[in-house]
Amino acid sequence: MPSRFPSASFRVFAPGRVNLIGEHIDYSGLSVLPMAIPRGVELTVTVRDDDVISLRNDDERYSPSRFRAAADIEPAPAGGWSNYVRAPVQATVRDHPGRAGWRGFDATIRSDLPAAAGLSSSAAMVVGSGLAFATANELGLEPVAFAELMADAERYVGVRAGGMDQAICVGGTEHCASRVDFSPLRMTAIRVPSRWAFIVAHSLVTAEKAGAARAGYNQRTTECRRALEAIWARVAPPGTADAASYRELLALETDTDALCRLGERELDPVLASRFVHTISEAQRVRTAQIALEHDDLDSFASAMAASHASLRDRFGVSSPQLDRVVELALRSGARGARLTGAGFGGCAIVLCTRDTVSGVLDRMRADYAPRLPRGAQLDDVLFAVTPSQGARVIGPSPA
Ligand code: NG1
Repeated sequence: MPSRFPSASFRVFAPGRVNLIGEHIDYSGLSVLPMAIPRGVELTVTVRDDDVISLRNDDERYSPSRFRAAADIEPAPAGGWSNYVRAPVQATVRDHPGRAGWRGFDATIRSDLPAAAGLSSSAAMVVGSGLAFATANELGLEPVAFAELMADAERYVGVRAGGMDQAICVGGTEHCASRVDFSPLRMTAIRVPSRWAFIVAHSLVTAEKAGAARAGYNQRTTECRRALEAIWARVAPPGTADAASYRELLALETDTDALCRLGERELDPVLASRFVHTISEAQRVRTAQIALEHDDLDSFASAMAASHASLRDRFGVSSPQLDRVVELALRSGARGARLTGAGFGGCAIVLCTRDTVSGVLDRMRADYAPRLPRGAQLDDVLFAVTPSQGARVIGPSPA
């Protein structure tokens, strides 16, 4: 990722993403299957001679913000949008100890991603700003290291997230989904068959990860960890270290049904549900990847259905509105549908064939139109997406 356009002005685009399958397992170190989408965050940047970052958001609800590039940047009050810019700048400065003379920038930021919708607008903001700062300072970027740095950076806003979003935002490939593996981070592009088509459908309920959904999310990361520790203690050979990972557990006990039964027997009901979701979702990612590689739309759709049911029943992150969107999509002729991202509201991803997608969209639009909140546009809550390229410097600013 060369930082091109080190000149005075340039633009950066960072995409949102949908996760096709592998939900709430990235923070357990298990592989996931997202794709970048054409919508995202765009920054129009003018490099400065000093180290000040001055931000303006096109959306008037977000007030301007200004800070200096440093290793310790005072956060804006919790929930402040500029934290998603402060975070990557601070992480980048810390990653280059001893370097002085940082150059800041003036940036105008605009986004066509619905916020708090499970489409990773936060990672798009973090990665886009991180790329802008790196470009302004002519830093060479290696994609995997950059994605890892941006994932660490986003933890500055207080969510113990897994790293999927930053990885796909940096490493997305046009026409492809990516299998993302962790520790070490790796991305493998898998071509999406040209007859497959996708729709994003918003539940019309937001899930503020800087707000209420954060506690629910962080609680699940802790529960998954506790479940792992309890099961590891039962299956690991005597004398093995405690610090196990789900990957090590799955390597030790390859019979996933047996593992799920053990979890149900040994753990309290909440931890058992989280555990069985995690183990079974990891298995579904494997099945779905094979289905994608073999253009087997039916198997992929079945995996999506099972994933949604597990997130609803075992993981408790769906909502009546999300369940309704999934049912509406299937009733409208889609082949598969499931919630995407963290849940607690937000969006569903809908799988169709290319020749039926416009009919499905029309039928879903007819259902949405009378329920649309005041001021909302139908195209912002219901739209087709294609697998797209990751973050990039797209050129000098228009004059
Ligand atoms: P979203 O939907 O963007 O809040 C979150 C996490 C991911 C992953 C998913 C659930 C962040 C930035 N991202 O995504 O890492 O854990 O939930 O699969 O918190």
